[in-house]
Amino acid sequence: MPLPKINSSEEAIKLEDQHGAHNYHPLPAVLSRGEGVHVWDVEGNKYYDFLSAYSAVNQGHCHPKIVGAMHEQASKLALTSRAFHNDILGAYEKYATEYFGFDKLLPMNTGAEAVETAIKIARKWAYERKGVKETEAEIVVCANNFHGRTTTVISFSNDENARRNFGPYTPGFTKIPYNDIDALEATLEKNPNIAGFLVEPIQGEAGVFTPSDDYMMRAKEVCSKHNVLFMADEIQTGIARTGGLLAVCGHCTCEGHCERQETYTKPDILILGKALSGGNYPVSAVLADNEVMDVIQPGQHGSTFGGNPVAAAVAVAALDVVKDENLIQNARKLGKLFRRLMDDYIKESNIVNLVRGRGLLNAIVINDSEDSSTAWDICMALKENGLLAKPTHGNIIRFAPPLVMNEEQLRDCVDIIIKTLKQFEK
Ligand code: IF1
Repeated sequence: MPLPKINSSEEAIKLEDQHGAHNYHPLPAVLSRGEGVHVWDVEGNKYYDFLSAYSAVNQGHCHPKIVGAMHEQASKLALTSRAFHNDILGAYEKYATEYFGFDKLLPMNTGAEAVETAIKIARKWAYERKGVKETEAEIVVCANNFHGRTTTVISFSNDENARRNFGPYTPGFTKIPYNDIDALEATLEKNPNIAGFLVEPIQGEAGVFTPSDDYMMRAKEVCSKHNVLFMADEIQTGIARTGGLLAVCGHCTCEGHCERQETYTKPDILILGKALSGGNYPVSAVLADNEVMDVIQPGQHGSTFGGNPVAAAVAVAALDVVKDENLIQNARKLGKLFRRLMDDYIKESNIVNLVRGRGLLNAIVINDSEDSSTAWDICMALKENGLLAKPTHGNIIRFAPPLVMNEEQLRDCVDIIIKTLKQFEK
C-alpha cells in the first residue's frame, strides 16, 4: 500500500496525533531532510539543528561516510543474531576497545538497554567478586538523573512525570545529591553492599547541569577506595560532545585517546549510545576491563540486534569521522566561543540569566518561573528565525548543534539566538 503523500506540516502532525501514542509534545517542525548542521521541513524551510537528536547526531546529518558504510553493510549482511558469528563484530570490538582504552565491549542497541546492562554487570560483579550477599547489592545514583525509560531505570528517577504510576519499582538503588563528594563518601562508607556508582558526567536532562571540574576525578577515587565500580553514563556527553573524547576526561587535551593519563578518570564501566552511530542507527555499548566484563558468561545476557553487522559497520565509520574531522577539538573551540559570545550578551540581558556547559553541550537559563511558557515561546521564535532547539525542564534551553559546524556557522547561529532573545527582552 502506498503511504499517503504529505503535503504540509499540518497534515503530518494531524496523522501523528490521530494514530500515534501521545507520549511526546514536539515542537511543530516536520522535518524531511538533513545534511550536516542543517535540516529542512516539508515546506522547504531550512534550519540549523541545535539539538542534534539529543547529541546523537554529533557527526552531522547523513554523513556520507557513515551512510555509505551503513548502505554497503546492509546490502551485504544485516543480521545474524548472536547464535552465529559475523565477520565484522570482532573487528568493531577491537577498534572500539582500543579507541576508548578498555579490554572488552558488550554491544547493545539503545541507551537504556546499555544502562540496564551496566547495572546487571555491576550487580553480578558485586556477588561474584566483591562478596556481597545475593540480592543485597545496591547501586548509588544521583538526584535528577536521566538514564532512560525502562521500568528499572525509571525506578530510580525523581522526575515524577517519568515515574508516576509505572510502579512497582525495582529496588536496590540509593539516591544521593549530584556534585556532592561528601554524600558519596558517607554513603559508601556506611554500606558495604554497594556495587557501583552510576553517574552522568554532566546532567543533560537536568538542564546541562555541569558539576565542579574535579567531581568525576574525586568520585572515581572514592569509589576505588571502597571497591565500588565507577559507572559513567556517557550516552549524551561522550564521543566529542563536551570537547573531550569523554566528559569524564575533564579538561585534558586528549586527541581521541587520552594521552594525559594523570587527568584521565577512567570509568570501571563506560556506557555509550547515541553518537556511537552518529544517530544513523541504534547502537549502544558497555565497555569494561576483563575483571569486570568476565562476570558475564554465555547465555546470561544478550539481544537479537546487539552487535549486528550494520551496527558494527556504522559505529566504526562514526568513530572514524570523530577522529578524521577533529570533532573533539572543534567542539572545544566552538564551545568556548559560544559561551563567550552568549556571556557578552547576557551581561546586558534581562531575559537570560546565564549560559553553562562544556564543549558544544550548553544551555541558557531563562529569567522566568519554571512553569512559565517563556522557554517554549523562545524556541518557537527561534524556529521562525531558522534554528531548532528545545526547552528542558521549564525555563532552560539546551543548545547542542552537530559538531561538524564551522566558526562562521556558529557565529551565524549566535546572531539568530541573540536576535530572537531581543524579541523577549522586557
Ligand atoms: C527521550 C532527555 C536527553 C540519556 C542518558 C541514557 C539515555 C539518555 C544520559 C537513554 C537519553 C534522551 C532520551 C529522549 C530524550 C533524551 C534526553 F531529555 F530525556 F534527557 F538527551 F537529554 N542516558 N536521552 O540522555 O538512551 O534509551 O533513549 O537511547 O525522549 O527519552 P535511549
